[in-house]
Amino acid sequence: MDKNYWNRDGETAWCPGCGNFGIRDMVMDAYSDLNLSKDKVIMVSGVGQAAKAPQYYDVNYFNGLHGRALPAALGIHTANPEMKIIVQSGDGDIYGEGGNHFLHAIRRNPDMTLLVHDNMIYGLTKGQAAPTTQKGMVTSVQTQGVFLEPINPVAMAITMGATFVARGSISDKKGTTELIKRGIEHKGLAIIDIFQNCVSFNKQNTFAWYKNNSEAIPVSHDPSDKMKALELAMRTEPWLLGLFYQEEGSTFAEHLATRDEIHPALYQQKRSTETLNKIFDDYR
Ligand SMILES: Cc1ncc(C[n+]2csc(CCOP(=O)(O)OP(=O)(O)O)c2C)c(N)n1
Ligand code: SF4
Repeated sequence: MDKNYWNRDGETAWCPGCGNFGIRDMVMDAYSDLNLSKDKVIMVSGVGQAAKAPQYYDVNYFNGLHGRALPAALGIHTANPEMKIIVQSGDGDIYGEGGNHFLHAIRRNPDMTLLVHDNMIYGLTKGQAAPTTQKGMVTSVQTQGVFLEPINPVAMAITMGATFVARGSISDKKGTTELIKRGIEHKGLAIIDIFQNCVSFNKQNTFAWYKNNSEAIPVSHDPSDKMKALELAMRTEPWLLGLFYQEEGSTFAEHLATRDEIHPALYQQKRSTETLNKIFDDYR
């Protein structure tokens, strides 16, 4: 499929040189390679620079509140489990404001893909520290340097029981596009943390830094080995890129299906126009 099928012509509000462009490209490549159809895909995000991404594809999308991309996506998935749901947002949005939802989405294992643009900073709000900002980094707010330990989302996801955990990078377009494709094909929640450069507010973790400080996971790694996956996820010099862990687990929709035998989901219940009008009237 021609990748331009996904291209929404128009201006973006990203800075020239921002890594968001590269990730947007990888996603369009992945969708085209998988031959996905527009009416089967819905993208969901929160608030932030990365969270604007869904607006720059020709696709159905929903922008939630800051940190609320995952619960909004879960609602959409529950209403229509047939749709391919891709959540695409920033590290602050998913791990900071949305940290609670990140943990509980992992426990539910809904069938969707989560792409986190990890630029280790809050880009939209001009460079405050994010949960992944490296210790010691001086920012517009943390003028004495960040003193908190950063979170390691990949290690965290593995220990929480996520069924697909990977790390990609703006410096590895080919490998990351493959990861996105595998994530979309995974049954359950596929989490892909993607290193992204922010040219305006993170002068430390540049494109070159990501390139020079990361390498591929050894090909001998067996992604069903959870303890080894965790050990590899803890390494930071260099950071490893690729699929750390994958398993088959029961999904959120499968549990709902059991319940549906007694109470069909709302979208499966037939309502007459009269009943619907009455519901609308009650809210007028
Ligand atoms: C509840 C709430 N808190 C704070 C904000 C302000 N805010 C908007 S975007 C943002 C940071 C976004 O950072 P990140 O998710 O890392 O995305 P980036 O802009 O770096 O892509 C913040 C703090 C908000 N909109 N809502
Ligand atoms: S501020 Fe950073 S993340 Fe936002 S568009 Fe500019 S380079 Fe990209």
